Amino acid sequence: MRPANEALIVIDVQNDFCPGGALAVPGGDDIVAPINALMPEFPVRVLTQDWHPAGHSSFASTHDGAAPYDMIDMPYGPQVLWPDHCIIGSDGAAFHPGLNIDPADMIIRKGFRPEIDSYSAFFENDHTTPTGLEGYLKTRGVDTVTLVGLATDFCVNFSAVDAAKCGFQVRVIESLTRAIDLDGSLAAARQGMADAGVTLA
Ligand code: VGL
Ligand code: ZN
Repeated sequence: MRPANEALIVIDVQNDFCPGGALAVPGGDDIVAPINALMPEFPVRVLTQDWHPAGHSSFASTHDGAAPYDMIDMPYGPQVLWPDHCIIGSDGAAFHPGLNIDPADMIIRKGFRPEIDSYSAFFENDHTTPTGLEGYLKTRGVDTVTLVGLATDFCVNFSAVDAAKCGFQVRVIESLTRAIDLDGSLAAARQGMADAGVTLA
């Protein structure tokens, strides 16, 4: 068991991000069994769930004439438009059936505001609206976090960089993540995480 100041954060291991899902990440389901094996090592365990209402502003289908993977300008900055995914209460939004969710102390949902996306487990895409996870971890005495899950270049990346900004020591176990890799997004994410002081293990 790792020391009491360490948390494992498992990002978005949901059906829609696994093969067969609406926004499938190649090999997304490969990481499920090793994540199950890792969870008991950590005294604090958090799972996140991408959780969007139908008609969410990050869905291409919400914008006339837009296609998935187009970029648009939102009031908070540029935003990729995605296929409809992780709709609240749907099977696609459920955790992968092989993921052992019983060890989770906390399940945090994000992306539920129609007008703003939230890749990060800590702040929505305006980089200011908090999810509450920073307070949860700090009040539990956590100062060091390890991240795994989906997708490396979006939700894991944004969560890792925000965790570093919140003052946590941050490690990403890259072998327990899988990437979407849109137009070099994986290379940019790796660089951004390194620049933020995140350790890529
Ligand atoms: C994610 C795109 C849209 C992720 C979530 O979990 O990385 N990516 N919503
Ligand atoms: Zn999403």
